Amino acid sequence: MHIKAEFVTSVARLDQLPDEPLPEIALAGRSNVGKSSLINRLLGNSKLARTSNTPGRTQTLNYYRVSPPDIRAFFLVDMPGYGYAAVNRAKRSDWGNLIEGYASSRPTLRGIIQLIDLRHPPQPLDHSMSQWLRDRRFNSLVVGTKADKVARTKVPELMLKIAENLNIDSRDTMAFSAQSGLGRDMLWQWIVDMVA
Ligand SMILES: Nc1nc2c(ncn2[C@@H]2O[C@H](COP(=O)(O)OP(=O)(O)OP(=O)(O)O)[C@@H](O)[C@H]2O)c(=O)[nH]1
Ligand SMILES: [Mg+2]
Repeated sequence: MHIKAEFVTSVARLDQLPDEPLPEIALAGRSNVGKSSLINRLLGNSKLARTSNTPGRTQTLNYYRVSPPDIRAFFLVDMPGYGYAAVNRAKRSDWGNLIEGYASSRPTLRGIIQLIDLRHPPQPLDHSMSQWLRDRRFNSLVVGTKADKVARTKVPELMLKIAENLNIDSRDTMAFSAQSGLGRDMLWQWIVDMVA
């Protein structure tokens, strides 16, 4: 399925956030976890968001306007990845300020999707992000990425482990593969419910 979507803007400072009052859904996760790939697969456009083997590529909030045929338009927001080792402390605190400022000042933000590579247990920064989402009572979902890299039969138990590890309800998790499209329809439905 191809859904009409376009890149809108890259936001490096809070005064650059778009004025258009559309509901929005943001994606968070470690650098290289597959945020941009997920956006491309979800919208059926492999060239929309830049993907890369070089971690830390996305340093800004990247806004995509999604215009489905049947529901109101919304923004998908690709957030800069966290946990990129080569980023210095000043940059890391820029990241924190941008994300914190964004999430706490954006009434149109309807939900945050946290991506975790399902092959590995959540790392300390994944725990921090998960706790942060919980403290702020965001609608949130954990998506286990790169599901094509493990046997299909292993996927449910890996997702359960992630839920247990983060101490979240397993109904707030789902597996995804940008390569095979696994989980795409369920993820789309979650987003539609949040922006409706
Ligand atoms: N096999 C497989 N590879 C994936 C999948 N998702 C992403 N990748 C690969 O993982 C690498 C990183 O993907 P990106 O989508 O650029 O990751 P990102 O989270 O946007 O990274 P940053 O922008 O640096 O934070 C790329 O080489 C992708 O091709 C997936 O579902 N399956
Ligand atoms: Mg990216």
